[in-house]
Amino acid sequence: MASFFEKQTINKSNLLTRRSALNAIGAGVTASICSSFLTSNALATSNIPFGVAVHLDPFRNEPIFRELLKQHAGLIVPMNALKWASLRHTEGKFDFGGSDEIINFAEVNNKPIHGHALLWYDANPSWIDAVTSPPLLEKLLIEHIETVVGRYAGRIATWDVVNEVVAHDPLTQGKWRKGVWHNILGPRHVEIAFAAAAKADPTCRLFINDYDLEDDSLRTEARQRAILQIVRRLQKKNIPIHGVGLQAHLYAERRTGRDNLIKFVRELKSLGLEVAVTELDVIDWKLSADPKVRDRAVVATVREFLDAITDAGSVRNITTWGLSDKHSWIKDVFPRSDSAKARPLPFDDQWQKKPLFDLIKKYTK
Ligand code: 9MR
Repeated sequence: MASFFEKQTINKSNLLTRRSALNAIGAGVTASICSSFLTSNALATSNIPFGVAVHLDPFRNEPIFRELLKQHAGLIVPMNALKWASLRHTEGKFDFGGSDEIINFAEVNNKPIHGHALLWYDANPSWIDAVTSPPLLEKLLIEHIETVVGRYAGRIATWDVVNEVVAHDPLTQGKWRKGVWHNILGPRHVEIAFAAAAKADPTCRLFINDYDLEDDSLRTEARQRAILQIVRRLQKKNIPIHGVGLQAHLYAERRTGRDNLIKFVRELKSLGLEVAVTELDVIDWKLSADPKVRDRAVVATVREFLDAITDAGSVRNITTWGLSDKHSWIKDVFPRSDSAKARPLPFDDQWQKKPLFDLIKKYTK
C-alpha cells in the first residue's frame, strides 16, 4: 500500500536514550537489554486471545496452516475475504464463497471470529470507486453492511466497521483519508457505517481500525487525536462504537511511543472503549540480513509495544497479520535491498516457530 511508504520524519527527542539502546539491539548486540522493558503486569496478562488473520490461498492449499490455526489460534480474522473487492465483484451479486470457508472452519473449531472490514478506501471494486452520487453511494454502503453483517449476525463477534479513515499524516493532509467514501459522502461516511452495522447486528462489538498509532512521532499523536475525535463524535450522536483496533504494523527502526500510547489507550478506556491489537507484524527491511539478529530485533520491537499496551489496561486480543513469513504482505510492500527474506511473523517460511511466537505466547492464552 503506497501510503506505508510515506516516511515518518518528525520524532520527539526526549526518548533518545531508549532509542539508542534499542538501536544497539537492532545491531545485534544482545537481547538482554530488552528484558528491562518486561513488566510483571504484562506477563501476568495471559487471558488475551491470540488472533490470526487468515489468507485464503494458504488456508486452502497448505494443510499445515489449518493445523497450526487449530492448535494456536484463539481468534480468526479473514484477512481479505470480507473486503468489498472479494465480496462484490459485480454490483448485483455478493460472493460469500471465500468468507464462508474461513468462517465455517472457525466455527467448527470453536474459534471466535473478527470481521475485517466494512469500509476501506482500498480494496474496492472499480464500480464502487466510480460512484459519484452521494445518495447512491450511501444506499450502496448501507445495503452492503446490512447484507454482510446480517449474514454473519451472531457469528462474527467483532467487526472493523471502518478501516484507515484517518489521513496518513493529519498534520499536512487534513484529518480524513481521501478515497471514495470521504470524497463523496464527507465525514458522515463513518457515522453511516457504524449506524448500519449496529442495526444489522445489535450484539456485535463495533471497532474503528487504523495503523501508525503506536510510535513516538508527532504525526502519530495527530493520528491518535483524530481517532479520539471520531469516537467522541459518534458517542455524541449516540451511534454505537465499542472499540479501537491498533493494527501495529511495527517498524523495527521505530520506537514505541510508550507514554503517548498509554495516554491514548487510557483515554479510550475512559470513553468506555475496548482496545485490540489487530494486525501485528514487524517491518524488518532495514535490519541486517542475519536471521538471528533480525529475530532478536523483531522480538525487542514487539515486546516494547506489547509491554506498553498491556500496561495501559486490558487488551481484547492480540492478532498477527498472518502466521507464516511465507505469505506476509511485508516482503512485497517493504522489499529489502538484499536477497534476504522478510521475517515479520511468528512462523518462518517453512512453518517453523520463531522467537516471536514464544514472545507472543507470553502475553496471550
Ligand atoms: O495483507 C493484505 C493483502 O493480502 C491484501 O492484498 C491487501 C489489499 O486487500 O490488504 C492487506 O491487508 C491490509 C489490511 O486489510 C489493512 N491494513 C493494512 C494491511 C496490509 O496492507
